[in-house]
Amino acid sequence: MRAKGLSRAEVLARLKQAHEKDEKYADGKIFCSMCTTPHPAAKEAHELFCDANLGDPGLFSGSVQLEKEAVSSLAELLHGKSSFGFIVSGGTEANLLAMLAARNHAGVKEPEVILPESAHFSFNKICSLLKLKPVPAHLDEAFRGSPSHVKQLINKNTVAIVATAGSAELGAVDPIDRLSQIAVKHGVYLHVDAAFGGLVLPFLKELGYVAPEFDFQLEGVQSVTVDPHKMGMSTIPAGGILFRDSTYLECIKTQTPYLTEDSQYTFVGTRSGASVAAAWAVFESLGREGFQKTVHHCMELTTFLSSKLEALGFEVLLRPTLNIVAFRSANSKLLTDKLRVRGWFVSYVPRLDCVRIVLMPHSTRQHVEALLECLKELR
Ligand code: 0PR
Repeated sequence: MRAKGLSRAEVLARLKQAHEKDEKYADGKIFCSMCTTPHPAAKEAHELFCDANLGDPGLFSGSVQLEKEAVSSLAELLHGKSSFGFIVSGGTEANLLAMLAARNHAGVKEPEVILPESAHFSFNKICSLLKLKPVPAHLDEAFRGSPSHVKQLINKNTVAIVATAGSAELGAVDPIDRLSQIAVKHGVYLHVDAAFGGLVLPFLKELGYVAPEFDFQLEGVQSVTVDPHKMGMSTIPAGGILFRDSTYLECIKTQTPYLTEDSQYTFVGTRSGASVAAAWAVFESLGREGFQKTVHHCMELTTFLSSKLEALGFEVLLRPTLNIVAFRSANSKLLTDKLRVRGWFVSYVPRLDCVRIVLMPHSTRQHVEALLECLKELR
């Protein structure tokens, strides 16, 4: 650290220099991200609450109230009549809390979790941390977890089945209705990772698209991850975890004897009130109507891109359910690298040997057309 501090102007100039090196969503070149430009209300809320710590809730009753309201907005959207939940640091922490609840609730000696291959890599970290044995389940031809294989894998050590509503690689939604039936029949905890899809699927349905069931309407679903910092257009970090009811809260509780409250339920201790305020501000500013408009925008781009890619001769892997397009060329890895050289950011998914493009709210028709022009040259 320097001996003497810089002036405010010097600090700001240095910050601007660094910021200039960051890619900007608004430039329209980022097609590999599940995050986006935050809604203006989220930015303002974040600044206003930047010193609020929900790890010590007795000091920040206004922030506590906002968290209750934000969680209750999410719960209502996901048909969780008596849901409990928290705004956490992201999908990884949300999934971690769900797995902790499932493991502690089951209380078996050698706990196992059934993870369809569509599950996000955060579960690998979580299994390692919580000493859970990951049991992989196959996918069907549409890249969705196979219910019949999941059923075969259940045994006395199974503490949870994980289902994904919007896989990170393809935006695929597992057949959660059937997984729910299986979970109920075998008395196994079913967690739905809707980190990405949770703020898309409910609006797709309202817009008249085909949208599979994935939430608490399905009897077996015990918890859902849904992230404000993805399609919720909130500031980073903001994840969300909802439990069906208070049954599981005891399983994730930690004593915090000398704080203003004597227990907490999240993994992260000092916890951002700013993230909560930002998520709340987006929900209140947009309402269902605003979210519908955003989702409509992203889906229009998705359909447009997908059909144009096919017309250009690329193999589109599946008809998109969400705002993600996956496609192959003769050499998808090389194509991704060449796009990168031209300034475009798309993802190469090695497991499926395909290119992944996420159509987020920051993308426009012009951005997609420019990308297609480039793809036409490189194909
Ligand atoms: N579950 C699903 C279905 C996800 O897609 C993700 C992240 C997670 C859990 C974990 O969430 P956190 O990263 O919030 O802990 N999915 C993105 C991905 O892996 C994360 C991301 C976002 C990556 C923006 C890059 C990026 O620029 O693709």
